[in-house]
Amino acid sequence: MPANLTPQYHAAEEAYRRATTIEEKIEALQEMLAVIPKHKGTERLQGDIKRRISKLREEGQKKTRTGGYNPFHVEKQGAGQVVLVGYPNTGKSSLVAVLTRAKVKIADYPFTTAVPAAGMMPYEDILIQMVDTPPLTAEGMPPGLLNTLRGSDLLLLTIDAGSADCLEQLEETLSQLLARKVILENKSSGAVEGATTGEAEAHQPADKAFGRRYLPYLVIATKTDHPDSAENIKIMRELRPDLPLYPVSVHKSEELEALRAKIFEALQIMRIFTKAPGKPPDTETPFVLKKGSTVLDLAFAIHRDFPNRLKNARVWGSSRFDGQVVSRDYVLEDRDIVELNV
Ligand SMILES: Nc1nc2c(ncn2[C@@H]2O[C@H](COP(=O)(O)OP(=O)(O)OP(=O)(O)O)[C@@H](O)[C@H]2O)c(=O)[nH]1
Ligand SMILES: [Mg+2]
Repeated sequence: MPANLTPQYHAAEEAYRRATTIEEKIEALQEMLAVIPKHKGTERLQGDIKRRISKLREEGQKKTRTGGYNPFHVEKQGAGQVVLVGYPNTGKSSLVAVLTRAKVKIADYPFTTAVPAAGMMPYEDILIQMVDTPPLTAEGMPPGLLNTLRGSDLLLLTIDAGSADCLEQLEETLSQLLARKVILENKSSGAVEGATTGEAEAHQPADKAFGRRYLPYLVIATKTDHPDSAENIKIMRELRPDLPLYPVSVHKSEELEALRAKIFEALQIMRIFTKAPGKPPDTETPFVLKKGSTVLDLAFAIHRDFPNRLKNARVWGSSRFDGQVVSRDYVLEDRDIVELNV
């Protein structure tokens, strides 16, 4: 690694690491190439960047050639993408309909949903994307569903708590996702440090398999207005105390509100408001960042050149006093207000 790479180069490299689409990756690599110091010591690196650009271009072209419309690819929107997955008739579409305003088909017969459909769920000052999917069964998953699941930020495993099959639904759904390495069996990670409810929290897998992430998930026991649901939930909790199981009925607004909050918490994100010097903060549209993000991450989220120009930042909220000047590696907290000075 040549020693004299500039902050501009590091900024572009960071943008490359964060890029999620081929277009974004190419753009960041081109920026890396533009700002890299041109001398003998960086020749190999320049060659490597050029190779990566041409490989990505090829990939992009292949995609458009073979591509066309793929209904199982759901473009991400909002503060996070949450995908519901489960047996037929477990109430996936009903939940998406009641939490968002998406017009999805709901019926009391199985296999009502044939392709994924998305809607936006309001939660306080942000919108979270909820994706309804066609069901899986003991015979497996519809082709394409696995990709929808893998691309998401959080899974909701729906189990019909009013059904005599609920245990089978639970075990089968879990085992299919485990077998495909979408989620991770990690019983010990059930309780998150500092949790006071005594309930298992969303599994937040730290592990990665071959560059692929394991997804966090919540188990949603649906139809709690059904007379058998209380007993079924009790049994599921006894048998699987390690699981983050949350009961909900589309007819109970307090359970739906609790679920919205749980989804936000499980996404492990935070909202940061920005303000210009001497002006009031923009409290309408927060930046959404992963929990644990720093002032520098915020600067990147605003513009990838921003970190280079950043002189200092002031924070209202988590800091010891209002308007405290903090360093670029200061770890922000949900609902902090930040003034970035260039
Ligand atoms: N009583 C009650 N019924 C519900 C609830 N949620 C869903 N249902 C009913 O359960 C049936 C199936 O609901 P859907 O939302 O279509 O289920 P789904 O999981 O999307 O089904 P597929 O698309 O076939 O996978 C419908 O008759 C719904 O009205 C609930 O909370 N309480
Ligand atoms: Mg459905």
